[in-house]
Amino acid sequence: MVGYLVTGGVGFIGSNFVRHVLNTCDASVTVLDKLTYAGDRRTLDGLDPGRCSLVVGDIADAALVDELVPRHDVVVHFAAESHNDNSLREPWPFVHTNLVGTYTLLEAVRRHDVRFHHISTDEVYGDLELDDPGKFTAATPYNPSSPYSSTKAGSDLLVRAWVRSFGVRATISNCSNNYGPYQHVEKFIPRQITNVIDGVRPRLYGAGANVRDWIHAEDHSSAVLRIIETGRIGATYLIGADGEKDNKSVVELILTLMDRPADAYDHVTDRAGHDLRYAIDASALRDELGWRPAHPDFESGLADTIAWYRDHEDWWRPQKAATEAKYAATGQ
Ligand code: NAD
Ligand code: TDX
Repeated sequence: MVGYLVTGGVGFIGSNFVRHVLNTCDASVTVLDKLTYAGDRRTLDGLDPGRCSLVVGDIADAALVDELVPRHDVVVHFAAESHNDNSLREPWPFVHTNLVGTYTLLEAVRRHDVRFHHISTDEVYGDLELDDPGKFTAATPYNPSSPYSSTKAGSDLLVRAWVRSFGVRATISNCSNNYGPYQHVEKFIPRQITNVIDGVRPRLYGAGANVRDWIHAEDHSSAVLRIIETGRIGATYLIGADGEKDNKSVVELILTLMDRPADAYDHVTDRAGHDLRYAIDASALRDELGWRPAHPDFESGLADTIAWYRDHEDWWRPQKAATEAKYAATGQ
């Protein structure tokens, strides 16, 4: 049985990965999570307590991390401050968790020689022009735009340095925008779905021409597991499912799927430094590791996600008012 330590395993993608590993592998999982505003322990409800346990703590707590790491075979590092808009309001927690936290984990896996997988984002590459035929590859130069993406870029570079200088056994993955159940209502898709449920018009930043490359969180999880099991040590893999959509089309699709007029949304103040377009070339992952997404149809994945938010109001409702109050302060 493989023992996983999953940081941020109570958050949106981390909890999806925990369920995926427990459903598909002979494995046990310890989740290390600080339970910030973005972490809700109910996300792990229903999992076998004999195979999954939660330690509440900070990844930057060196003593705690040093005690936990040697008791596991693999560390999978999802924990992060993850929201661009928050990073524009208050950058410090991003430096603490994404940089100091990742450093703390790297020192522990170095000391105890434990396999490490680092979860990162396509945002480290900056953005592409809307009409650029190219996509991000592992050779694209780093050019992050926001406090969030710059701290993620820095964390990737720390991992690479610890691989090269200290022989840490690590891999990195940079994934595009995820959607699916358990995503916090601060993020674009759940914010608009829950606004529509509340009878509030969706909010599109600027003209809504910005493009994101959407992937279902379950496909992110299966790709990460494939990389952990068969990826080359020291390699970086880009994860994506050819899901490019502009934000305006996504809002219109949400409204249509929820039986509202497709134009029943408002344009609001644009995000500062708003990246124009992300697009992932995942051919290395497909060709080298044989990975394929199981949810390539965005419209049906979005319909399922809308149904999940309709059925799980008890999960998201407690976060909704405070999240909207933060947006109201910036006119968004
Ligand atoms: P999330 O905000 O939903 O969850 C983050 C989790 O980390 C929360 O449970 C939180 O409590 C925990 N956490 C935060 N600071 C911590 C600390 N100091 N110590 C321990 N736990 C802490 O984030 P998410 O959307 O699930 O993203 C997970 C990872 O995936 C992040 O590394 C993010 O950069 C990356 N990623 C996200 C996307 C996306 O579309 N959401 C895309 C690509 C990569
Ligand atoms: O109300 C909104 N209106 C709007 O137009 C919100 C919240 C967002 N947007 C736009 C901004 C982006 O162009 O929608 C797009 C998606 O926004 P987010 O959900 O905030 O995601 P993004 O900034 O693209 O970053 C996400 O993908 C990469 C995750 O939050 C990151 O953690 C991940 O690294």
